[in-house]
Amino acid sequence: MKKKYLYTILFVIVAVVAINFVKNRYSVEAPAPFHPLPNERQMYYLHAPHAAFIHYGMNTYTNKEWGSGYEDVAMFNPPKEVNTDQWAEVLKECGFDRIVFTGKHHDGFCLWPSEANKVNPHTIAQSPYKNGEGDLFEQLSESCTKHEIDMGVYLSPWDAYEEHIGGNYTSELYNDFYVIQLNEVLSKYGRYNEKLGRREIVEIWLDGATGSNNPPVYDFNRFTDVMRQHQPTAYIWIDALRAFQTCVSGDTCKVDGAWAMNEKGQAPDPCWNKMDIDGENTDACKNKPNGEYFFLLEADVSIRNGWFYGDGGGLKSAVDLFKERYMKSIGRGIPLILNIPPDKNGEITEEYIAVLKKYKEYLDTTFGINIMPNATKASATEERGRRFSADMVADNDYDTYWTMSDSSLTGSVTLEFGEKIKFDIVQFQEYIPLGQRVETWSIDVKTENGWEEYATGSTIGYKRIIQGKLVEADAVRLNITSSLAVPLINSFAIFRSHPDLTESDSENVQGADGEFSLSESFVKVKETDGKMSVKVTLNGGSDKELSVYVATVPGTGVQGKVYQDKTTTLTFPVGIREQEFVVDIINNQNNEGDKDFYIQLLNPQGGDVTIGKTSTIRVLVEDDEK
Ligand code: FUL
Repeated sequence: MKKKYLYTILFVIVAVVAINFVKNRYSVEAPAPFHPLPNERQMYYLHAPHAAFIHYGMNTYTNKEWGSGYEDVAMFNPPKEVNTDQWAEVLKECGFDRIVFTGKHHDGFCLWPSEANKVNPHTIAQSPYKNGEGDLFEQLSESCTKHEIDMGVYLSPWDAYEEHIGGNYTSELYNDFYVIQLNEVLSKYGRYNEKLGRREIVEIWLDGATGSNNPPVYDFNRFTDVMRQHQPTAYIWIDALRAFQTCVSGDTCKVDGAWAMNEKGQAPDPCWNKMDIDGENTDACKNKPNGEYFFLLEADVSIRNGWFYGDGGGLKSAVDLFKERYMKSIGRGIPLILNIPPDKNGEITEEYIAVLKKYKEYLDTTFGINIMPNATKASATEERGRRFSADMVADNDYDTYWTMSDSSLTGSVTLEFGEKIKFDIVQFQEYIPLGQRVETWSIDVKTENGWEEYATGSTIGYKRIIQGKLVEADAVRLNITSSLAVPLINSFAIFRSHPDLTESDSENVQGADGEFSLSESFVKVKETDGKMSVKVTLNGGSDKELSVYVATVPGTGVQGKVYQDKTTTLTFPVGIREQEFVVDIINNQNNEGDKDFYIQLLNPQGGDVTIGKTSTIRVLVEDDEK
């Protein structure tokens, strides 16, 4: 009797422990979503965030960045077939997920045989290319299908040709005209998607530039409805202020992406993909921790100075692409769209391909090699049950994450390697399908001197990648130091960068023949100043003629609106140590707030000459209308 009684008690204890174990492991509730939330299209782009832009068209042949619309169609006359196969092949090979192509830039020349303007057409069908039988959207659709790379389109709403000559430029007429163009492009072209059984356009990019002072009132709600009708899965990008016109609530805007407020291919830091509209000023649509609408910022930049091929100069280096663009866009949690303009032959040049291949090599050798031992152990200051344990940061499953109880807004997760590892890159991800939450974080590493702070920063978002000094450590710790709601961390890892990218003491050592530098790194000018200048100096002694390439680079201010684009090679004959670089400042009539742009030194030539620490100057242009 006594024995039976004991067995019963034992059974009850085992049952309670087992039930609790199962409950703890499987049935702890996930934290509630923290709105606004990203939609499927935004998540898809975040998972495949490496996009290529192709700027090619009339401007390629006129050496202009913005055409006027007055260009003669006969000027679009590539010497041979435009090699869209090469674009798709090279870009796929170099690791890009999609190609977004400028089918119509601001000048209005259409690279497909558009019939939207029947009276005064201005398209490839009127040009000498393939005797009027050409269609670059068709060609690119075939090439993207063949080389298995996604396709997107850039269709400029601003259309200088229609404004001056075409005749469709009242708001109503122009909107009708533009809708015909959208219908043409979105119903016919794209990479063939077998699952959908149709051609698919994955991104639609509507630039916000309007050269005219009196542009039509674009009907973005109507435009986005047409887009969704043909391409429900397409990610739609429109610059910030216009994007808001399509929002019903925080989670339901028709537009998915908005401008990152610069054209440098860099996310703001901190980077919140949440925005609020604040009056009529686009720049007031800053990303905010508590912004009501989820817009994915997208970082755009050109591989050269200028979006079209032009003289081809000002080519960025692979190191620049990795450190300044990739790490400051994808490494701050947003997609990067890198522009690679084909030349006058309709091809990406060998010189550009060499840079892209090197860049790909940097990415593969840095992020493609797992340096964390299999025995790595994860632990945390607190766990919300087994299902949300620290192990989830290292299990390679996107949808599992480490988290804590709802009231915990700070906490740490640690990886112990069991041996000393050399690394200089730390990567961590927030599980943003349930909302972006983390405000500030720090990283510690455990070296032979014990725990040391390695980095601190704000916001994580989809992914945060930071590069610091090369360290040797046997553990790394991520501390969430403030968060808007309980943080959800779904991955945490370390990497070692390619040797060309690793910070070393030999950086910025002056070459035997000298070093080029700018005289200052920041200057303020007034919109009414007309011009600004900066001195380029050569330090060190040389008996050779040396030269350096100097170029303007857009910031929040774009060329043609805030300043005149300029690129030049400054030559320093023997004995000359200083030259001036002058840029024209545009006095526009818009109340647009202060804007900035940059001047950069690149490509020193003629001897063993380097570029010093002050290689870039930020020019802030103060708006006189504000
Ligand atoms: C800008 C345009 O004005 C440029 O020409 C380029 O297309 C770039 C991507 O967007 O604002």
